[in-house]
Formats: sequence, structure tokens, C-alpha cells
Amino acid sequence: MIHRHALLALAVVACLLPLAACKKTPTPAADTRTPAQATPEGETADQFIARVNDEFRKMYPELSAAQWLSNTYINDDSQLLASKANERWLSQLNSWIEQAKKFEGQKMSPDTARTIRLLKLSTSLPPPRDPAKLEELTQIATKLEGMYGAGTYCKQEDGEKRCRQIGELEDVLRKNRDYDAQLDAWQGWHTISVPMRKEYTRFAELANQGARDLGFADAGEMWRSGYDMPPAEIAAETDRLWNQVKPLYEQLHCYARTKLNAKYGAGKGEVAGGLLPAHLMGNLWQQDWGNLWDILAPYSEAQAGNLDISGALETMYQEDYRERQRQFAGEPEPEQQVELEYAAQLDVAKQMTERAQDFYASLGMPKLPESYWQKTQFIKPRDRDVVCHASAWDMNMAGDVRTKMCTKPNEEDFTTIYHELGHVYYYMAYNKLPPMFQGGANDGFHEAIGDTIVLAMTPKYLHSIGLVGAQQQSDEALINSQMRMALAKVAFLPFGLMIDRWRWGVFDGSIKPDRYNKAWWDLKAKYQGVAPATPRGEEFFDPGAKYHVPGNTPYTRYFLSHVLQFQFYKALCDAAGHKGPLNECSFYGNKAAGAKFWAMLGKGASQPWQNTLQELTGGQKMDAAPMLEYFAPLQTWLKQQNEGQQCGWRTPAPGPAASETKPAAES
Ligand code: X8Z
Ligand code: ZN
Repeated sequence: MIHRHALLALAVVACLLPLAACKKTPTPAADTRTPAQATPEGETADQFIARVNDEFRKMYPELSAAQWLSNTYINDDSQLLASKANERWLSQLNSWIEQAKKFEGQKMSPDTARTIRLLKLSTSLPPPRDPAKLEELTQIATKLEGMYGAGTYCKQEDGEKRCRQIGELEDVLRKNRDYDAQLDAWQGWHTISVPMRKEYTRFAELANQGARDLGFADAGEMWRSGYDMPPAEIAAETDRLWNQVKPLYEQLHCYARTKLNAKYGAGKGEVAGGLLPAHLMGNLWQQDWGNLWDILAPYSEAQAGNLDISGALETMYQEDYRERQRQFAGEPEPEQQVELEYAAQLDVAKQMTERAQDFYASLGMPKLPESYWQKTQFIKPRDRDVVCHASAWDMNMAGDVRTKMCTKPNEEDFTTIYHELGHVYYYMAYNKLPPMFQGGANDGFHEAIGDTIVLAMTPKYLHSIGLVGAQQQSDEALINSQMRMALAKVAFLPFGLMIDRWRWGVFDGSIKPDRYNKAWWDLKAKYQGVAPATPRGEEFFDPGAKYHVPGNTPYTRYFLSHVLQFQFYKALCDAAGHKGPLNECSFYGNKAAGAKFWAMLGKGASQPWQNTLQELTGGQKMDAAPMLEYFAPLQTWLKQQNEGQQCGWRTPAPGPAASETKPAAES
């Protein structure tokens, strides 16, 4: 990705890859000209920005290629190339930012003025001016991401060493309901980040240096500056939105706790103070509770019908695999069996992606280019380490788009494909713009595109594509389908907020390295009402076990996206002429909705996001009201279920002593 907000992702990758820019001199050290010398004589501001865009476009493919390689083939060589490419791009960026100063106060077009403002925000990895520090920073950034990608948990089992990577550990939380097996998988994954602590501490120092060199107070303030409003205002906006949705989250939390206690026995289904145990939520970070459907489904299949998408995808895989076995001449050797499994996994991952493409195409958007199918990483390669965390890539701003996933046949990965294609369709729509405008209206927009489509994947749509059986119209079916969505969307909200609350604190110095882990769990308790079942002292570095921390991807974008996507969804439902309850709307196949969506994507970052939001929804503000409208039936139902329960939780008091508690409502 790249670009601007997307660009922000910077360092690479991220979901949108990071991106890059351009530069003509071969290495940063080689350019000894002063900014004034580097600027052609008599160049106007408008000409300067045209040149920046041009240089950026030329430089970009090399950066994205290096990053793609280091993400899909982790080793020392690919990391060296990636950090060098990143270093070159960032030093070029520094040079442009310097050159731009010369045009302050001069006459220029509004687009040029906007581009100059965007320049400083075009990376999430603020580059120190000192070349030695810049080199060190890009090396650490690449290394941290590689450590995450290669993360492996090994232990002795029955006298043998058994090693598992993230995919296998996630499977345990997804399917295994044994308390201790889940605890082992959860703790095991959190061993991989212990060695990151030292690196991350240095990383934060260097990133802050870079931010200060650019004129920001620290790297967190720089991240908060990418929203077409003062940085303090966006922080307040996230508080406002969180307060809108918090009552709904608290109801869901209360319901989940009751169910977990029933499943695991009182005392095991919660942690002291009424918090949810981190290892029992079906997800390593408790950000999506969808895998707990077996425990949390409001009504049984007999009462409400079947919504088992994972089951249907698993069946697709099994059938594909058996067919391959049938066609195999003779009895396959174990190694050949593995090949057959691999081929079947690839097949199903592609079919899932075709399904997602079909939704976008039904709206009148183009199909993915042939090169997408050739160059995408659909499943985990067997012969090397890769960064499995899903991402979408614009390799050259000219149609070479890809996704990178380690897809498995389950519901979570199925919806993640729709999410990633949202990024890809954004790229395709805004590739016509000057490179510096190739980004989301804000980074929350970029994250919300695919998820808006996911909201339109109603039970009816899922039935129409043959993934689930015919759906009944009943209160029970409605509550089940709302719960399915809430476990993904509502459960996510406080997580979406707390990650950057932690990083903002790290960057502004209020969270010191000797309190990294404590501050992390204090925030998890405060916002999510989640706690570890066993002590997590400073010998651990649990933030590093979440991709976006070592990957240096800002996270507020996902919180905003979870609000925005309901606003987008409602607007597209209106465009499609939908009447009736919001949650029943699917705009699948609706060209009017598609045209409106595509028009928005084509605006990229060329204007303040408030204008783009207005063009789509009629309003200029982010607002959780559409989300609350959507979930109104579930919220009513949850309140009934929780009647008589003491909802809410108590959090450990901030500060060194963790023993006192206070009610969450006051925190
Ligand atoms: O990182 C992602 C995407 C790529 S941008 C897979 N997401 C966040 C996460 O996994 O933590 C999507 C939702 C939240
Ligand atoms: Zn994304």
C-alpha cells in the first residue's frame, strides 16, 4: 500500500503496504546537495509537487518489491534489501520535506498545498534526519516484523520437541475447548515477543526522534495528525465514539461472561473482578469472539436455522481433497498426501476469493486483473517463513495488485478476504490520481471498505451463494445472525481503541519501558474487560504478540473503521432503495450503490475526509448511530438476558500497586 494514510503504514507493510516514494540518488549518503541545490532553479510550488509525484511513482515499485519479498520470504537477505529500500525512501521523503519549506507562503494551487501537508504524514515511521539513526530505525523495523512473522513456539511433548506457528496456535483457540490446552497455546504465542522488548524500546526512541525532526511532539502526535483536524481533536473524537457504543459492549461482555462461567465452571470462566480470561475468547488478542459460537450462540440450529459458514467451507475443502485422492493413481505416499492437501487448500482459498470478487463485480466494479491471480499469496508456503498476517498490496500504482494471506477454510478468513479486497478495490479506483493522493480519505476509510461489504453478507446472501441453508424468518434467527455479527464487530471496539492508547503513551513517555506490560494489561482491563489468567510481569512483552506493534501499523484506523463501516453501509442501503430494518439490507448486485461506492473510492485522499463522507452519507461527522441502529434488536435481547446480573467489571488501579480495584464505570 502505500500511500499516504495508507502510506502511513509504512514501514512497511501493514495492511497496506507501506510505501514509498521516489528518489533519484542511489543512496541517501550520495546526495550531498542542500535542498536548495536539489531543487531546479525557478521551480514553482506546483512544479515541485508534480516532480515529487513523478519521482514517487518511479521509486515506488522497487520499495514495494523489496517489502513484498521480505514479507513472503523471510530471511536475512530479503530483510537487508527491505530495510535498505525503506531507508532510501524515507531519506528521499526527508529531502522533499526540506525542499517544500522553500515554498511556504508562496502562491500555489489548493491541491499543491494539500500535497505539501500530506508529505509529512506519508509514513507511519517518522524518519530521523541523522542518517545513522535512520538506518538503525529501518533495520529495527524490518527485524521486528520478521520476528513476528517467524514466531514459533516449541516445547517438549512426550520426549519430543514440538513446534507450532501462529496458524496452529490460533486453531487451538478456535476449536479446542480444553481450558489448559488453550492456556498453553495462548502463553506459547506470547513467548515469541519476549525478545522484542529491547528492540521495541529503541524503536520508540528513534521514531520519536524522527517525529521531533519533522516538528511533531512525538510519533503518536504525528499519527494523530493525519485526520484533517488538530491531533487533540481526533483523540477526543475516539472517546466520543467509544462512549456511544460502550453500553452495547458492556451488555455483550456480561452475556459472554455468564456463558463462559456456565461452560468452564464459576471461577474459571472469569478472572477476579469479573474480567474475561484472555485465553478463553477464541482469539489470541480477544478482538473477535466469533470463534466462540459454540458457546455463545443464542439459539440452537433447531430453533434458529444454520449459519455455520466455517462448516460449509471445511466441507468444500474435504470434498476437493477427496476428489484429488480419487484421481490419484494408486496409494499416495505421505509426502504426496501433503501435496494433495496443499493443492486442495489452494483451490479452496481461490474459490473463496472468487466469491469475494463476485460481490464487488456485482456492484459494477471491475474484476481483479489476471496478474492478481498469478502473484497473490493465497496460502502459507510450506518451505519458508512468511508474515501470515493478511495484507493487500499495490505494487506499482498501475494494476499490479495482490493480497497476502495464509488462508484457511473458515468464516474468519472468508470475511478477511472481503476485507483485503476492499483495500485492493480502493487501489484500483484511485490509481488514476497523482501518487500523493493515492490513499484513503483517512486510514479508517481504507479499513472500512471491505467490511462494509461484509455487513451486506446477510444470511439471505449467504444462502444465495450456497454457503448456508435456507433461512427462516423468526426472532430467533434474527438474534442469531445479529450475534454472529456482534461477536466480530462489537467485541472488537475496545480492542480497536486500546492498542493506540498504549502506543500513544509509549511515544509520549507516560508509559515507560519498565511498565510496558503492566500498562498493556491495565488498558486491556479498562477498555476490554479482559485479563490474563496467570500473572504477566515485565519479563514478558505482550504487546509484541500483536502484529501491528512489531509491524508498526497504527491501529486507531480499525476503531474508526468499525464505526464508519456502518455509516457507509447505511448510505449504500439507502442508495439501493432498501426499506425496512437496516440489518436486513444487502446491496449485492445493486449498481446504484456500487456507483456511489466507486465514486467515493476514486476520490482517494484528494480532499478532506469530511467532504468525502458528506458525499457518501450526507453528513460530515463520524457517528456510531448507524451501528446502534443496526444492533438495536440484539441490544434489547441482551438486556433481557442480563437482567439480574451484576454487569461491568472492576479494573486494577493504575500505578505500581495492582491490588486496589475500582468499578469500571468510574475508570
Ligand atoms: O489487520 C487487519 C487486516 C489487515 S489491514 C487483516 N485487521 C485488524 C487485525 O487483524 O487486527 C482487520 C481487522 C483488525
Ligand atoms: Zn485492512
